[in-house]
Amino acid sequence: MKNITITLLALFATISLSAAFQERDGFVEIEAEDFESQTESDVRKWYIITPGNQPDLQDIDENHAESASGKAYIEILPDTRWSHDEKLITGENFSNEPGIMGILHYPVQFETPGRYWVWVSAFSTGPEDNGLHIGINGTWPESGRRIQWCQGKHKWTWSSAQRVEHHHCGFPKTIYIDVEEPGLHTISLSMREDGVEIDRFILVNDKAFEPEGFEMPDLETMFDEQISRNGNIRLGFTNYEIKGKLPYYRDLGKGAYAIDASSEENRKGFAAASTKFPGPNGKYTLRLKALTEIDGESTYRVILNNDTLLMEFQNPETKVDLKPNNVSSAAVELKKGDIITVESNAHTNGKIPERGGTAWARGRWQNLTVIPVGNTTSGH
Ligand SMILES: [Ca+2]
Ligand SMILES: [Ca+2]
Ligand SMILES: [Ca+2]
Ligand SMILES: [Ca+2]
Repeated sequence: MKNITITLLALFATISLSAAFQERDGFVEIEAEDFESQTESDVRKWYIITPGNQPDLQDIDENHAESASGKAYIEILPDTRWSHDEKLITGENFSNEPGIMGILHYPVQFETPGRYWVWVSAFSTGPEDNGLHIGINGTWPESGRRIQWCQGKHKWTWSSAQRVEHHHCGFPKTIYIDVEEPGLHTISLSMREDGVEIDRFILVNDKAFEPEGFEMPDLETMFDEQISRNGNIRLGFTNYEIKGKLPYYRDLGKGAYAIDASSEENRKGFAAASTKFPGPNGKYTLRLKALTEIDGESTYRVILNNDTLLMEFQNPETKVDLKPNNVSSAAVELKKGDIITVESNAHTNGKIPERGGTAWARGRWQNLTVIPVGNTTSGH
């Protein structure tokens, strides 16, 4: 009996192995339409689309198979939400949680364990067909959630960016999967938005790799732009090396201003960034989004016209690195052209050993939002 079991197991392993995709030299590319199986498909289901062939279900965009790799792609249908005007119904046309609906499985044989960055090629037409999740062996690590496409509408576009609260388009190379050991693993895709179209995806253990045709977005613009939404204004800070103050640098990966605390000079005093209030004149509160850091508790200040302190606070101690700490000022009258300055310092709490000393928090903050008094719309 035992022998038969072993034989059957060996046979099963052989069959699985032959059907599996094969990673070699830290790289595997998979046509999305070559999935092995699909689960949780009663509300939304993935269909294989080929030239002239697609299901008779609600779908506002055209067939894009001619330009797809292998002349085939997958789409999750029906697509009942294609703009902000249709109602978002979690569990029907949207799932911010992975592993709930529309799950595809791809067996992959890995030779090389390690961290794999994920690149997925999608065709997005609108704002509500550009999100997806990826997981491994039935788990959905945070680093595989909310793959987002922003650029490259109306064409097949590669993304490896994770949608994050402070920057919806995300940053390239923030989606990854850790493969703990060699052997057969199941990679799974899971729906975030209906109407998503996927052609193929790549897992690669080289962070420097970029697929052909990928265009690196200009990440600096998110710091520069003034963004108005629902009456709230997120200020852009282009002046962040101010004479007499320590300089900031832009930490693109974290979407934050930060102080280079590796230099001892930058541990003495405050760094500053300033901007001009674009108006309109009125009464506002200012909300600074600081980031907590485990190695120190930085102090933050917001100053009006170089002489009036609008707020000052110190980050709380934290066990969670880079958690947003939103702090608002009292109401203040602002006029167009007023100079608004944000300052912060590097700080060590002496708790995290690093190179013979202790690590320093970098005074990180992401943005400053100006909110009209009486405005109840939170915006972001
Ligand atoms: Ca379509
Ligand atoms: Ca949709
Ligand atoms: Ca679509
Ligand atoms: Ca394909």
